[in-house]
Amino acid sequence: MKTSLKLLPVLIVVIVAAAGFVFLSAPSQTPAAAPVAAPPQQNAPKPVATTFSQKKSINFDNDQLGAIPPYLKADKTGGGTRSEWQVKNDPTAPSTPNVLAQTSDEKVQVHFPIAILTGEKYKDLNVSVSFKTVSGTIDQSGGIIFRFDNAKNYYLLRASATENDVVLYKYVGGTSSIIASISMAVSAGSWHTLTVVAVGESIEGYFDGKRVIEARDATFLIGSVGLRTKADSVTYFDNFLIGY
Ligand SMILES: [Ca+2]
Repeated sequence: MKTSLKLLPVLIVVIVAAAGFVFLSAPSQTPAAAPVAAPPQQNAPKPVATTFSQKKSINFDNDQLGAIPPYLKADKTGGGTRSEWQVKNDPTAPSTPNVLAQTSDEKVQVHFPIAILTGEKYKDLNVSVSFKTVSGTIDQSGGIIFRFDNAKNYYLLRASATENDVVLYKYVGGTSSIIASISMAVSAGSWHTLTVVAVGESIEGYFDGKRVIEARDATFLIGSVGLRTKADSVTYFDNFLIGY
């Protein structure tokens, strides 16, 4: 009995120490908060101005008139022979005085004039351009090329005033396929804005600031950017902006 009484303080110390050990060895992080339900998506448009730390802004306003700017390279696919890009004055330009014009009006159905921004390849990016169709009987359209590897392998987001739709295509080995599309009014002869936001496999397309395309595709994850027209579409472009 005496022994037990002597041991009592020791026992208390052991118990307190053990309790302390349990307390101290508990995870130091704060208890996990109860799961919060994610807000409903409801296809709410995300902001177009997805933040990227670096920006490139091309407004053509200080480029030589009548020539393709030296930082662009003309290319083409399809059956036609011409891909003609030149800087022109346009008093209606979103940034005055100049635009970049694709002036070939070759009446070949499957023909795609291309202008590629040289020297840069982008993975995740936000790229936008303003465009205005000027003429064309087969087609009147404007498009952004992105993750371009070569003239036969790239993505394209384009809006057509002839077909009244916005379409996200991929070209693989020169063969096109539609990833996503939406029918909507695209007026000829007036300025519109196209935007692509591509992050990993996620690709979003915006028309006049409204998200109209949402898709996933992992065929191309890096490449150049550029502009494209089709067939006999004479199209003006301005404010070619890249965030990356
Ligand atoms: Ca301009």
